[in-house]
Amino acid sequence: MKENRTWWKEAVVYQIYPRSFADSDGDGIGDLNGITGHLDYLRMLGVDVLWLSPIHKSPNDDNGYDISDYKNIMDEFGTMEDFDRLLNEVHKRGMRLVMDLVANHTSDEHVWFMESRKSKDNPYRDYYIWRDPKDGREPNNWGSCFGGPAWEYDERTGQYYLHLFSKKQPDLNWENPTVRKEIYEMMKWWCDKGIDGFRMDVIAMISKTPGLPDGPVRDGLYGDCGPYTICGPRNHEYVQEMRKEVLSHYDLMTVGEAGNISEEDVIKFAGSDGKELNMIFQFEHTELVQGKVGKWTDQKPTLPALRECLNRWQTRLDGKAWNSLYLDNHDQPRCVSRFGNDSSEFRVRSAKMLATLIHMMKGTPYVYQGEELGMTNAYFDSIEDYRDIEGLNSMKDYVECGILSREEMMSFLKEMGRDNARTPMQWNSGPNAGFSTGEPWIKVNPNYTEINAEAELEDENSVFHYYRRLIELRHTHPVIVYGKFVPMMEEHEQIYAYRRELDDECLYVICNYTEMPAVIGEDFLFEESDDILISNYDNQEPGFLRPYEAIVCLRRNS
Ligand code: TEU
Repeated sequence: MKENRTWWKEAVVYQIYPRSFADSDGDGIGDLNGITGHLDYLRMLGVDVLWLSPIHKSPNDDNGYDISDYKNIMDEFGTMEDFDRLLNEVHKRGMRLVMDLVANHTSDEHVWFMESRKSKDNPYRDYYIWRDPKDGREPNNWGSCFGGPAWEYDERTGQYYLHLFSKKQPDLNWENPTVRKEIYEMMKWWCDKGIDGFRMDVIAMISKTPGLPDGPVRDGLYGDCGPYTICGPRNHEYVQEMRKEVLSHYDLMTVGEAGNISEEDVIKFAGSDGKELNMIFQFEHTELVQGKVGKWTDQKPTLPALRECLNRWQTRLDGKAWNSLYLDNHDQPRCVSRFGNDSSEFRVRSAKMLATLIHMMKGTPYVYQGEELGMTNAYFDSIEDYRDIEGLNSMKDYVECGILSREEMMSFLKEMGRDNARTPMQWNSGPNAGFSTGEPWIKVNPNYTEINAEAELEDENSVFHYYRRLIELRHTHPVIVYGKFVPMMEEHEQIYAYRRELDDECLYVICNYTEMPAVIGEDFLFEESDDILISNYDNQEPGFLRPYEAIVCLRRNS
């Protein structure tokens, strides 16, 4: 099937976590002017779209994913004038700006919630999900994604409210048409300002199964709310309504975040019929290893597991829906530490190999700040250095209940904690990695003296320049954007390989996923006329790949 061609399929997106990107005023917290000051760096990298994690007013219980005012800027990040200038400067450089839309929940300090909790007959009561106690306890057994129960008792009215995340993130009641209208109106307000799209936070959790039934108990503490909150009965209806009311009136890029959802649902959300969104962030490849409790593990995903998963998403969505491609984001450990090898011997090579593997696939690639430098996990040893509510709550819950030992949990935090992605961007080898003149809100990764943007810009063999070239290739060769994905060597123990086909062109992507040399065998033989588009080694060895070697070559069938 011939793909419909459009700008967001051809784009590469760069995710900015503003709190940790660049601090312009020395308070130790990144800000909007800090971003504006680094736009030329992003232009040089060649990305087309910037996605900003939330910048709205927020008490920062979950670093901005708890919004208290959708139409104002977080105090620490600057003013609306700063935002307008940033947007303008982004557009001036031919890039686009995508905002985070956090609409499953608000902060408990949002005026809607402050009203809602006042009394049962407050006009805002039904903006949120309130229930009577059941047998003197929570209305059901659901656990929150951040530990503890998903319900909080409110003395004033003697009822509980639902919060799938922290208790400072009460869930909005999407069944209430007024809530939906408010959200759509707010979205239009931002679109009218000229933004270019939305990344929609937990968009597959906005419809809850009526009756809110108990969930299966998996971690020995609480019931899993997933079966009754992920892709609930009215989810697609709401998103279609949102498209009709808002999205269809603008030229936007839309990507929905949706963990634990089926292919069928992804195809509905991101289908080429264009009824809902452009694409989805599915989570499966980030959840290949499950620990005793949820994501907490120190085991690394294996090549067969990763390949089976990514290849399946590539082939099953082909022609039906559009993929988003990512290994890193603000919720995940650093990809070079998790999927690659961050030792000084292999960091650069394995970071480039992973980049090749993901950027040559079919879909829209996302680069998370610092990924283009090969930034690594921070591996903080002391719990005092961690900031993330998810990690800190899990430490408390699981260690206090004796489910995990303190040592186990510490090692899981080092491997999997979200703070690994949130340490300050490493700009140079000066104080605080050039992120801030003040004390950063979270410690800088000590390896910044070696790994930083300034050094990488000067070194043409750096991870940065490799990403730049990968992005340039995508902009030059339509086969990378639109070619059909065909898996190769699916049984190989070390090599991840596939090809892309478009008209008379075939692009081969061959990557050694391991630190040992790998024999390619008969499955792929180089031909003299092959055009090597990029590789992380200077030359090729016939028949085998060196540690973490990645090669992309283009063959024209005449
Ligand atoms: O994340 C949704 C989500 O499912 C996370 O709980 C995810 O499973 C977890 O972070 C993995 O460790 C989104 C945002 O990306 C995240 O930063 C927010 O904390 C969360 O929603 C609540 O808004």
